[in-house]
Amino acid sequence: MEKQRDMDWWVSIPKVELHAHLNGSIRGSTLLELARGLGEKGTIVFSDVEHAILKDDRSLQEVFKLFDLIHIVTTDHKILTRITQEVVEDFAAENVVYLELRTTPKRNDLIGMSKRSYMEAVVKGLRAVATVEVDLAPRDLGTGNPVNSCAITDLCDGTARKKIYVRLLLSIDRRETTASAMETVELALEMRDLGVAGIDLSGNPIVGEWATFLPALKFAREQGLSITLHCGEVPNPVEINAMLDFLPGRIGHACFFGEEEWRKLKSCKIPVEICLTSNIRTETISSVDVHHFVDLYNAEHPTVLCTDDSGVFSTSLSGEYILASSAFGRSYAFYEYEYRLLNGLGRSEMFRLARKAIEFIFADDAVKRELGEIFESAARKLD
Ligand code: 6MZ
Repeated sequence: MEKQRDMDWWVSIPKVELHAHLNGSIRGSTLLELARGLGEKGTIVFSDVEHAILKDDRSLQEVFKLFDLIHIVTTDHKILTRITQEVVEDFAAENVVYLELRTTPKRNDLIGMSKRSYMEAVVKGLRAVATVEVDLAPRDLGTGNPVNSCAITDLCDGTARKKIYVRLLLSIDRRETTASAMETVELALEMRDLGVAGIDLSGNPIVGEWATFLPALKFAREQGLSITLHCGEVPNPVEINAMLDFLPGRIGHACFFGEEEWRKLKSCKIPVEICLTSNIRTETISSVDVHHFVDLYNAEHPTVLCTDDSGVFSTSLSGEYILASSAFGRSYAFYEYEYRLLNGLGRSEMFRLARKAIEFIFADDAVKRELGEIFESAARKLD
């Protein structure tokens, strides 16, 4: 009972999600249903897939094998629309009020899929969301109104409904060539009015070279897109330093940083997307107690708690907040000396942390202001 009330509280507070991969956030039940369907058609062997999906702990390399499998199951226009709708509805159901959803546009000539038609299927999914109003259009600088109002009016039924702001980040996979990365950036630029706010670099961190992606990332930034990079998921000081020198808008993970990289990160104040469960499950960090989140939090470095792949790692954003609070709140006295945690991470600190994330979003100031009001109103209810 007490546990349920506690869970309800974490679900009830507004939250901001800045690191969620679309295909990694797929509902487990949907993935199994789709895989069973392909198994019946003989496209895949369902029992192999079922085993891979239900396995709890996977190394980072096993996770990328699972993604290859997920992509076989999900790379289809109708399915993309469905999973986008479900993912947004799931985040909205736990009071995520602002979601930056990232996905890698994929081309598959066999089924007539281009990177553009992939993204159109995703946008169709955003428009299909039924349980909550979706704001997916950027604001006109002069009027403050959404520039693509039909994106929203489609969804409005005239009643006051719960609202989630969704912005899209297009991911460049580390397996891609410079030309392919450039194509993704061009697509992002064309889709800005549909809520595409930036570019992410992700994929298997032992694959590909930073120099391959740099021209596309530079071009994206010159054109006004925001950039976030998966940085330091494996030990690679040369690449980590090059990424930090690029001064991205944010980075994700930062697991394998040395003294020099921490110093550079902190002096540049680049916000870090923290994915506790993902890092622990993939064993890039041995346990939550020794996660670098504590040090960054104590240094008042900009950080935001995120899920990464809520489907693949069976987590939720509320779950990540509970994990951080139970690791660094309750047992704080024990760690006080070791980590110099001056204040435990109780509910009010965690609420402040969630609210602070507004500063690091890739949407415009009008959205930041509106999110500020949502948090202000929630804070009044909590008092
Ligand atoms: C690096 C990751 C990742 O784009 O098909 N992705 N890249 N590190 C991670 N940590 C575990 N988790 C997910 O979503 C799945 C893709 O996101 C990236 C991988 O490229 C994966 O194929 P989309 O929607």
